[in-house]
Parts: sequence; C-alpha cells; structure tokens
Amino acid sequence: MRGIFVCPDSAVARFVSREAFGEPALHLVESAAAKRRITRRGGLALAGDLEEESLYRRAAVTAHDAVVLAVPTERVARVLAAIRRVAPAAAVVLLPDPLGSDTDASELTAVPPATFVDKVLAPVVERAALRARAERLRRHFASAERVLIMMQDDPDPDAIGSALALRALLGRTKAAAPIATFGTITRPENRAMLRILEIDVEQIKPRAIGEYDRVAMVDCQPSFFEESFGEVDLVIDHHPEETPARARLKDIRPAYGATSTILTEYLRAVDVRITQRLATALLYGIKADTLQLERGATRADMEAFTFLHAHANHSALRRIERPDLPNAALDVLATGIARRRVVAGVVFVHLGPVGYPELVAQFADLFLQVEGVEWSVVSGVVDADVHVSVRNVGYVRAAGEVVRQAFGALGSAGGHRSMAKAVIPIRKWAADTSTDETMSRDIIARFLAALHDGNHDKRQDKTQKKVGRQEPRGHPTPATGHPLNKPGSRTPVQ
Ligand SMILES: [Mn+2]
Repeated sequence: MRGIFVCPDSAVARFVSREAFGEPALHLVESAAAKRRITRRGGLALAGDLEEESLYRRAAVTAHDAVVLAVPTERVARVLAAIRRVAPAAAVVLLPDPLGSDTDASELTAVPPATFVDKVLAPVVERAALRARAERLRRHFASAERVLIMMQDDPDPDAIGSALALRALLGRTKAAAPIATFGTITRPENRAMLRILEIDVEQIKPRAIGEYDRVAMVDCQPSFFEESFGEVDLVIDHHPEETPARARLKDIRPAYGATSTILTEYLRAVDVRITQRLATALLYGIKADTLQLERGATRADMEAFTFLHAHANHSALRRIERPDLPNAALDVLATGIARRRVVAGVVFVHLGPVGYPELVAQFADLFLQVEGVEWSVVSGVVDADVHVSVRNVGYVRAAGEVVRQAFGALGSAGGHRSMAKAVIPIRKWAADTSTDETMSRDIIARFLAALHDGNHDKRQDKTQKKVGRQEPRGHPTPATGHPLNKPGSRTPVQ
C-alpha cells in the first residue's frame, strides 16, 4: 500500500521516513521550497494546489493508496473533495489539528490527537527512563567482585529466568554472580528447566551471604525469608511489598504477572543480547507465573511474551513442560487407575510404592482432568514416607489449607491455592493402617473430613468466582511457588 502524505509544507515529512506502509512514501505539498526540502533528503514529493484534483491526477492516486491528510481544519472538506474526484475509494486518514475545531466528515478516519503521545512518545520516553535505571543498576554492581543473586526457597521458573537475566544485565559470568537459594528445587518441571537449559543453582547456607560484596534478590523480597538480610543491594520483584523492602535499589511492580517481564524490559532497554537459552528461561518464567498468560498477565507481560516467543527454543520448552515418563511408571499408573475412587468431585488415587516422589505430583496433575472432578488427591509410598499430592481447579478452597488440616498433624503439609502436598512418615500411621488398602481409606477419610469442615469457605469462593477474579490484581499465586503463601515454611510443594 502506498502512503500519500498531504500537507501544505514539509512538517509531516519530518515524521515520515522514505518508506511508509512498505512502499516509498509520496508527499503532496503546496510550496516549491517544501518540495525541495523533501527531495533533497531523498524523498518523493509533488507540489501543487492541494484543493485541485490535478495534483492528485499527477500523483495517480488510486483505491490502493492510503492518503494521510495534515491540512488546516477549514480546508479539509475541499481537499477531500478534490481527492475523491480522482480516487473515490482511497482510504483517507486525518491527522489532528489541535488548533482547529473537529471536522465531522464521516468518511474520514481521524487520528485522535493523544495518539501520538500515547503510542509514539510514551514508549520512547519509557524506554529512556528504563535505560537510565538499568545503567544506574549496572553502576551499582560494577565495582563488586562477587555478586549473589538470591531466589526464594523453592525457586520457580520466574525466579530462575529472572536470575539468569539479571546476570546477563550485569554482564557477569556464573562465577562472578552465582544464582542461589537456601532451599531446593522440588518440582520436576523446574528441575528439568535447570537440566535442559544447563543452569546452575547453588544451594547456600545463610552464613555464606557475608562472602559476597553485593546481594540482589529477584522474584522475592528480604521479608519473605526467615533469615535476616539487613539491607540488600537490589530487589526486583512483582509481589506486593507488604513490609517495605530494605534495599539500596528496588523495582517492585505488583501489577506485573511475572518478574521475568521486568527483566526482559531491562535487557531490551539497554540492548543486551538475549540468547536463545535466556529467552527460553524468561518465556517459561512468564508462562508459569501467569498460567500461559491467563492469570494476572498485563499488556507488559504480553509484550515481553511476544518478544521472547520469537527467540526461544520451543522444543526445549516442550521437554521442560512435559517431563519424561519412564516406561515402568505406566505400570504404577495402571494400578492407580484401577484403584481410583471418585467421591463427590474428588478423585482419590493411591499408587502404592512408586520409584520417586515426582511421579505422585505428575499423576495428581493428570487425574485433575477427570470429568466432573474438582480435586485430585494422589498418594504413593517412597521409601519410608507417604507422599500425597493434591490439585484442584482453583475456584474451590485453597488446597494448602485443606492439606494442612488433613495431614498437618502427621507430617509436613502445605501448599498454595491450587496445589499442595504432604509428606508423612509411614510409622505415623497405626500398624493396622499401613497396608495400601487401609492407608488409602485413611487418606480419603482424613481428606474429606478436612474438606467438608470448610464448606462455608467453599461457597464463598464460588461467589467470588462469579463476580470476576478470585484474587486481587498483583496477588498472583503461581502454581510453582508463591513466597507469600508459605511464610516461613520450607514445605516442598508439588
Ligand atoms: Mn514470580
């Protein structure tokens, strides 16, 4: 589509590069001086009376052209009439004349005066501001020999992606800026992320913090930890700041769906090269924290997502999101399917002995897909412990709460809104409930008792769902680990 810019002088030409809409732009102006100015810079221009159709005939305006008008309001009708005599079907867009009054030519598409500021200037100004912040941040870390990048206790993809991005932003190597946690990474997808993207996460002891010149936190804040940090150097996060974060520099944006989005903006603002590996990690961070952009994702998250999507390794992402299932696990699954019990919207599956705890979590995800089911409760025995993984559809009672109530007295139990887990030593069960059958029955009884105990809450939650979102904006409860949901707890949630 050819762009034809109609303006008495060369004012509009300042904003139009040689090409517009994919073809060389043509300027129609009234003064010979304006025409000279444009052609001197390599542009195309014709001069003539804008109200005469001859000018548009010389320009050979057709229905395939897009005509952009920047003429004083009182002349719009006459200019438009001249164009219409030559090309009745051409698209005509009117640029605003802030000093004139509005025209009401209905066949014109008018550009709202604020558009230029909102769509053109605002992003440039934002980028400039972000660039200044990024430079300040880099300066703060420049002289440090060792920088520690801290994540929450059971780091999720958003934390891991953000940590990797911060290291790239600071231009540091793995040795000069290790990524660390006090806890361990428990979810199989998150472990697969580290393995497939070759990311090293160090598990450190709180006393090791003193060995670093600077401490940065991503996707978490000092108040999320039991350990006292004093003042850290940097906090970049999207969780609400409930206790003022003690940090020399901080960028906390509760409206954002993911910290990875904030880091993506920084990297782009200062033109740091985003490798395929980094793009994959950040994209997975945004996907995991926003449930594939369906929860709490803002326009900023979508924009970062779109950008990263083009640079990420999608086959690696698929391998991360769908962990391998060993052949032997299918026998366990077959047993589980045969033993399943569905009671009032809850599917119970006791797998018996399983090879490793992640299988229990993986099958808990799977059984939530059963028709009519709101809860999936899957249990399995690994060594001397029973692992119980619970999933729900999200608009019922918080899973963590029910699991704590059901199993808290027996072992470690807790979790988030839609996923929770308990790990109970077998010896906590009386001798007569330690067979698979009796253990299964006991789990069902305990879980249902805890669930029904909170029936009142359940109704409340459903009402909330009808009116819209279940959680206030900026309170994302990432399925993969929200520090606010487990204050002071080290319960691995799967
Ligand atoms: Mn996050």
